[in-house]
Amino acid sequence: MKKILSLAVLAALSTTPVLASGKTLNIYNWSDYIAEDTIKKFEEKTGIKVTYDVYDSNEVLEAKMLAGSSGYDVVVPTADFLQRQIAAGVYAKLDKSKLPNLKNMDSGLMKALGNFDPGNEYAVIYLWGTTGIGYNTKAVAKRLGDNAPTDSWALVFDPANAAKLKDCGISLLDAPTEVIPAAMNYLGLDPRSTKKEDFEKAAALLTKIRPFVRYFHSSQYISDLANGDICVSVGWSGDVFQARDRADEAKKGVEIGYSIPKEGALQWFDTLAIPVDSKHKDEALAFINFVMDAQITADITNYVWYANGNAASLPMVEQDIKDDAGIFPPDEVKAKLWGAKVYKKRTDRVITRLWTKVKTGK
Ligand code: N2P
Repeated sequence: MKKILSLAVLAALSTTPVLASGKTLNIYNWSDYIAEDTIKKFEEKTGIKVTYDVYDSNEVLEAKMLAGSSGYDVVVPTADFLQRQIAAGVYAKLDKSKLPNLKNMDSGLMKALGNFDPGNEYAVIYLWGTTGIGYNTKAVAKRLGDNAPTDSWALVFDPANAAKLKDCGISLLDAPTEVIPAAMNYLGLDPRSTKKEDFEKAAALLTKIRPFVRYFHSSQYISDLANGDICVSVGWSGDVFQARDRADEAKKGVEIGYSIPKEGALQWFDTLAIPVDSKHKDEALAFINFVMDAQITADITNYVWYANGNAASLPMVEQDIKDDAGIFPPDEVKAKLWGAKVYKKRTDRVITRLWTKVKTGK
């Protein structure tokens, strides 16, 4: 009896709240893509115990969703992947009566998401950003001079520049449907083209710079940029800003910049969706509604440096983030952004085959 009592006392004193509801929720999100206290706040508010796993690739998420029985209740597909996955029947329709915070969402952005999910039946916007270039200002200037073309894809895609940056380290996202179209854009081709020849031209260019690329990876570059272990990354906006932030805090003289190349860049939207075979749909809806709270979303944007789809959160988003043209691009920059093309299976196979060739350098 004594032992039982003391355990109860311990539990009461423990800093982790006792989650009395017995309810659970399994979340699968991108790495470095939530505020440090979001999950804790959700658990405290609802009594739902969260298991939280991360990934850094739409292809990885897609494979899990198509295989089914992932065990996840909330996942975060990018809009173009979402569309294909909706068509494959892997998501549940959202019960909007359980999402009162939908009123906080930016109607223009939700309408844009409607191009991928007509009527916004299956998903809400989480965060959005661009795929551009993160770079170490001093390391790049040292190798390419003060007029280094940091405002252009030429910084990485021109083999002469890439060769000079080889020693300080170039990384590319392991995201074929983002990097190949960026190379097409640099070559003056339509980045949304689905012509096989256009993909082949981009792959040929990427194969030329392949000897100068240290690695293909979609999350490692944050700490490597911050520590000065690599100097140029084709990467995601907020991730590069997180690297900049870490570098500033480390005070070792590493300075990181992010550029949306003047030729243009991909603008993507990531969404919250519920797998059709989720066993905790009510908990999943509770989480999605919780995230759509204006303050919770503002906290996330303030922590991960990604723009969001929540209009009501903007007054609570820090001013320097709202003023950052790399996060909330001004209209003249926005005009050069393109939206993702939803690829058919056949096109996808072409891309995957070329990407394998590029990565292995053949
Ligand atoms: C966060 C990854 C951003 C999501 N680490 C890219 N769609």
